Amino acid sequence: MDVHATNVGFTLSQSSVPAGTVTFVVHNTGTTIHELVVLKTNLPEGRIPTDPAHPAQVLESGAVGRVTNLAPGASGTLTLNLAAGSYVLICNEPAHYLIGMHGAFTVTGGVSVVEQVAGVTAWL
Ligand SMILES: [Cu+2]
Repeated sequence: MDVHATNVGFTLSQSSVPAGTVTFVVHNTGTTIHELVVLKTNLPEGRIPTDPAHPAQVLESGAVGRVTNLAPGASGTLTLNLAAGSYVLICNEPAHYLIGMHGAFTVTGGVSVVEQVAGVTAWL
């Protein structure tokens, strides 16, 4: 998945990916330092709660990976093993989330443990 970080948001090459290994290639096409934090959350991308201790930032509950300190023009990669569900991408440099540096994607498919157990039971 290619992610372009501009000064005002993220552009994602895909809105959904299959469960399993996902590699993010993050390009900072903005003019200041940006980062990418991947959150597994059911919250809408615009509703991530503000961090009471740091009002210019949001809480990173559900964080599963990050690429930090990307200089302007720099790229970084992040490889994660993602389960099915809803995910939000944020930049949590101060005020960047508030400006609109967030995005969302879905991880589809994958077989849950419950389904695997049910399948084995049915097969027996
Ligand atoms: Cu940023």
